[in-house]
Amino acid sequence: MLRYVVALCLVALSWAQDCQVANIQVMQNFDRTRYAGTWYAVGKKDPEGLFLLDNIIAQFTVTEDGKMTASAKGRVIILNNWEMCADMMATFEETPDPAKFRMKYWGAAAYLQTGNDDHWVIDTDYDNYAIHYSCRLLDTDGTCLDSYSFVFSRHPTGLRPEDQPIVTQKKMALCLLGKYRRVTHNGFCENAGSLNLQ
Ligand code: DAO
Repeated sequence: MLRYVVALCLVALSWAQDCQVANIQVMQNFDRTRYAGTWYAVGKKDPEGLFLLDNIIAQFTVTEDGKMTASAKGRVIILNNWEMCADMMATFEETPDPAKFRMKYWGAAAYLQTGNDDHWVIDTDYDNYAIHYSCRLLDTDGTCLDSYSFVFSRHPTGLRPEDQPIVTQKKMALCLLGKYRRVTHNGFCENAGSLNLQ
């Protein structure tokens, strides 16, 4: 009986939930200087045709002119079966909301993915965790048809237990609870350099 009540509550909650991309709350007073530095992706909700698999480490920088840039590495499989460490670069175009950027990204090698995506910082405490979100394709009803999201940690070992409830609550607010996978770190990109031909 309890199982049915819980299931019913979850269904009711999902009906009541606002999954409109336009209504997603992002980080208030986002401070890119405090955000700079190394972030380890520890969770990821993949988009259609996923690219970065695991060992994803991003390094955000604020340049002298105040602009945010990033470099990132991660294990990818390209050309059907070629496993390598992708070396990626990104620049961020500002929007009126300081936590919402347009991210232009490209690879160090021409055969890596290039793109231009939204890059929204949903929440961060700057020192431990951050939640990113990008909607690539909006549905006609205003919800997202193709999104991806990273859960970042300053610690390669993962999130601190005290940060987990906050992150879970944000995943729910993004209507993505249950859609994330764990991103492992086994040193693939650190040990092998950027052209890992295994
Ligand atoms: O992995 O499936 C995917 C999509 C992610 C593509 C974005 C790669 C850009 C790398 C720079 C990121 C800084 C967070």
